[in-house]
Amino acid sequence: MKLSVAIAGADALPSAFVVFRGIDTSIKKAAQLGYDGVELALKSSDEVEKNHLQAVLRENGLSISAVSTGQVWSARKLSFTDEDSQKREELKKAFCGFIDLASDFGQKVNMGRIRGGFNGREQGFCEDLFIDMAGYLAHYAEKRGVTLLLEPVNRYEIDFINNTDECAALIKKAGCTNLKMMPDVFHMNIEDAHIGEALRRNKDYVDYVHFADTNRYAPGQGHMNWDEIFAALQDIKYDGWTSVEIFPVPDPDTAAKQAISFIKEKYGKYYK
Ligand code: LER
Ligand code: MN
Repeated sequence: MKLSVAIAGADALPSAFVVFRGIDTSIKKAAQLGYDGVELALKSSDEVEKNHLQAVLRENGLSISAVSTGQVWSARKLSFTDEDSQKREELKKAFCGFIDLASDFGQKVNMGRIRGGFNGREQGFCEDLFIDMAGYLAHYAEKRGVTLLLEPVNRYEIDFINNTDECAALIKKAGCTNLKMMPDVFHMNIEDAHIGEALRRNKDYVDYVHFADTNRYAPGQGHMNWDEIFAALQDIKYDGWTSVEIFPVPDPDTAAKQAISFIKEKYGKYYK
């Protein structure tokens, strides 16, 4: 298993849920702390220049684990379930930019809050809006070797796809082979009856995992049952990326250090 930490540009909002801000310095910090990669949370693909990013990653021996897109929703208010055709075009353009970037860096783009909500509308109607957009983007991504990752997010942030079973059902309905699941154990703790069983049941879809404790602090700082999680990941032979998406509390360096030392110890126990 490989471990990455969520980072963003210097001006990212608190709702970006990243540990480090400022892309170049974050990559350097992640490398110094022993992470294998960084998950890049962006508002727009123009935030990075590919050659420069490549050089900084090479210099620090790090990879991009995935491009994440929550800020496109929180800062730009674009979503997969918006009915406005102009906004749908804007979203398509932004997301294709992320896919182009991911084709060179990490080959994965997440879809968390960016899918949007029901907002009082019929479930089937919203699912169709989602599938229409996700189908187009998955096709665009497939040609570029990129996987799209749908992330179940808890009910207090969004009302559409809260748990892993709902996510698996929608992935099945969309019918795209490069549409997979990104379980986030922070959300699973709220929405899934049993985290370990949900991971086992949906193992065919799991392609990336977000780690945070129950309070969204570093793993080990809350009351999450990490042994249940690691036992399930070991059982399903998960060997992809795990990524730390936590509040930078008490400060970014301490949180990132706490996370890696706790998780590496678990890796040692479960992945000998
Ligand atoms: C939001 O809570 C989250 O977990 C992100 O990864 C998705 O936007
Ligand atoms: Mn997440």
